[in-house]
Amino acid sequence: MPEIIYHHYAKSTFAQKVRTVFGFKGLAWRSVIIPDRMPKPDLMPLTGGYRSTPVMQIGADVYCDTQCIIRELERRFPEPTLFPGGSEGLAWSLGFWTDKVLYTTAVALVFGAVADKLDPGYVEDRVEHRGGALDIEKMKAEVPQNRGQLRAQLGWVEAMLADGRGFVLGSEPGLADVNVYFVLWMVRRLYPAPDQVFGPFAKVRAWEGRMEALGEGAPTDMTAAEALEVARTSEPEPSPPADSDELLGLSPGAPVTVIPDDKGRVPVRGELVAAGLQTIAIRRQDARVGEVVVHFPRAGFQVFEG
Ligand SMILES: N[C@@H](CCC(=O)N[C@@H](CS)C(=O)NCC(=O)O)C(=O)O
Repeated sequence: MPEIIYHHYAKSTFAQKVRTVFGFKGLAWRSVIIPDRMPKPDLMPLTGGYRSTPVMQIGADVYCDTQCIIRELERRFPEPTLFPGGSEGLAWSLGFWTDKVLYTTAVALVFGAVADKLDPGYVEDRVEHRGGALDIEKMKAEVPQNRGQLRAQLGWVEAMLADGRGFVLGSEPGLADVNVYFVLWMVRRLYPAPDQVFGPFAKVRAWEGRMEALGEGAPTDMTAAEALEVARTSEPEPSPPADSDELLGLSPGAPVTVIPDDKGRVPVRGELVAAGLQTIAIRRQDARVGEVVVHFPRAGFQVFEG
């Protein structure tokens, strides 16, 4: 199988989610460091406009969004499973709390606390990424409020671990743990007084250590130019059979546009390859990489004909 090529940067919180999955599954991967803000001229030929971090590439297949990336990793590398005890539905749905509410609360707290040290160019990019919905002055004023909000949610995590279990769903780690962990990883590293947040939660603190011990797998560096060359010289893989899709009523080959429904709302256009309950794949041509197939999740992404 072609190598896993991971486009990310060290400080990206969402990128850490997948790095922890690499560790959990003991995977080797190639690390391509991308800019932490626009422009990303060596990523756009692969994604067709999708700008968020991270992105995974395998040959000429490109996977956008951590939900889609992790689903593909579980499909290709089913052991050890991210879903011990049949926890798949619970883990994905927990991810909508952690990716949206928990993450947004954590970013508001951290950005508010370090507001005076943030690079204005970075803030400007993040305002654009959120479609204007990011107000640093408000975050600065609301640090105590957001600390309370975050601690209330950490209280739920402490309760998940209250009976002495090692991980969120029992004795085995899984995606449910990873979904919570990556957000706390960011708070732990960037919030200037982590004890104010983690202090009351002894079980969460011990669990953080167990999660960190999963590691990040075995990365080796790759340049962006090498990654583009891999895409150019590879063929997209045949897509797995699509689930039923009575909602779109589109046939393979139809022109479609896919766009995230929250952040980084850049439309990506292509030809429909396969649309299922949980993922959609579209084919695109690009002058630098030729034909690629770009994969997105369905949950959290809008799909339009045309
Ligand atoms: N739903 C996306 C969210 C990704 C996301 O918001 N990533 C942040 C970095 S942690 C981002 O893209 N920031 C803007 C950038 O890197 O250009 C996912 O799960 O991958």
